[in-house]
Amino acid sequence: ALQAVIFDLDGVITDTAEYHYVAWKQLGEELDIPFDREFNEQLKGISRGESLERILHLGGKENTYSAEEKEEFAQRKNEHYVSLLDSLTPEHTYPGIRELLLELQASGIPAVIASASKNAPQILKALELDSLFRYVVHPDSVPHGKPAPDLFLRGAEEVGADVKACIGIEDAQAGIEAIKSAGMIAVGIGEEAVLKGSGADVVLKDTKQLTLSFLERTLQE
Ligand code: B16
Ligand code: MG
Repeated sequence: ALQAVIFDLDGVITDTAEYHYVAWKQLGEELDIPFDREFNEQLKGISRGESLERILHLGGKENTYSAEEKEEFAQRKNEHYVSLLDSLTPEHTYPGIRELLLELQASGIPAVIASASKNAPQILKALELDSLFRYVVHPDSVPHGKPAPDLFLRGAEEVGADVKACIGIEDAQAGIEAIKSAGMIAVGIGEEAVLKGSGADVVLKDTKQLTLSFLERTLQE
């Protein structure tokens, strides 16, 4: 039986993935490194620092700036991102998510957040979902970010769940890889072609069909 559901946050619970894109894109333009949505796929699920490195690499500028300058760039992006979060309300929760969390709570199955974002607690609060999660893994509490399995393994461990009885839900390629290397079933949210390529067991176009019975069936197959 299903022992825990481990959720990514940005792009699964709410559309903050779009805010990340907007904020990075602006920084990219300021640094004269334009990029599109296709490149942005590579930034999803990746930490703030690593995302900046990938953007600088894209522009051939990985050796142009000092550590202090990079720190300032990451901070500038985060300030822009956090200002976009101000408009976040419970209505911004993706369809079906609150209902699924209530179903899980009623069944005593823990819901866990395994997000690469340091802003996760603030986002959950703004969505008024914080009380529905048993545990939120802090990204700095594990040695490796996604695609390493650490965040998902820590999530399962914290609620005493066997990885084989856990389902991870992700919108990012790096996140699907992380779930699979943790030994869990991976449900992808987004484009089938993109996420199946990373090893997703099943892909849904959006969160509407995410119900407890769907997850239980997926685990059994
Ligand atoms: P922050 P997730 C990830 O969250 C985002 O997908 C990624 O784009 C972002 O860079 C990362 O969090 C770090 O976020 O700058 O807020 O610490 O998808 O793992 O929930
Ligand atoms: Mg995500």
